[in-house]
Amino acid sequence: MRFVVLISGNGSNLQALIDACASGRIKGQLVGVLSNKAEAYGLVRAKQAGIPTQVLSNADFASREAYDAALIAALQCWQPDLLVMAGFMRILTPAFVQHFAGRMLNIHPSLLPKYQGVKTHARAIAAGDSEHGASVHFVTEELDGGPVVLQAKVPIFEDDSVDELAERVLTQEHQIYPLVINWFCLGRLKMENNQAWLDNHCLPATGYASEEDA
Ligand code: NHR
Ligand code: GAR
Repeated sequence: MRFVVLISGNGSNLQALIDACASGRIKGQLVGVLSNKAEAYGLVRAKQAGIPTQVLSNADFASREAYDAALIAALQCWQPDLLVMAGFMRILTPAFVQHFAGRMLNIHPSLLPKYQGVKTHARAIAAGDSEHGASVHFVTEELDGGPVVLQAKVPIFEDDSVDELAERVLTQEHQIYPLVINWFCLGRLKMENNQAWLDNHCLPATGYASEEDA
């Protein structure tokens, strides 16, 4: 399986995927990295790993529709079986999502369906929650609303800052994202009828759960 990673920023999740490919934990090929921001540090990480990159800046396009059409055209050359969003900060149009239906995953820094959208860590702290986390989900037209595949939970401590909590969540993101992408690459994971299926079992709303390591 060929996959492409979409980024906007630091790319620490991208780095986790690069490392997982190198060590054989992901049995798939990372064939390209695309950023909507020219200054994204993730582009440096990709180049250091010898992975082709493209920058497609949304600022150069008059509408979301025009940007997403250009994005589809730009991705064409890499022929991806899977699109992986890793800190990609642009909302995608229904036309784009339909084009890649069932072939797009995102990692979101909250225990979905809680805290869709942005500033999730600050909102969880402000609400007085005792736990927070990250969710890997299929991307559908509903923003942060596609079926969840896997979640990781972390505690929130009383004196936590947003940065401390974000760092704790990121550490977990780097663990769960490679696992899910490998499931997809092995053909074990699918989206059908707006639900996630692993080994032909329909996953519950909170995603896969096991006492053992997968
Ligand atoms: N697109 C669709 N159709 N469905 C999803 O589930 C998507 C998506 C695009 C991105 C990631 C998501 C996240 O994990 C994601 C999921 C950006 C925004 C946002 O408000 C919201 C959610 C997510 C990503 N973006 C602003 C926009 O106008 C720009 C914000 C900025 O540039 O800083 O696109 O959190
Ligand atoms: C991650 O926490 C990811 O879950 C989040 O941005 C961070 C990217 O970090 N994604 C979103 O908020 C998507 N809207 P990274 O660039 O170091 O991987």
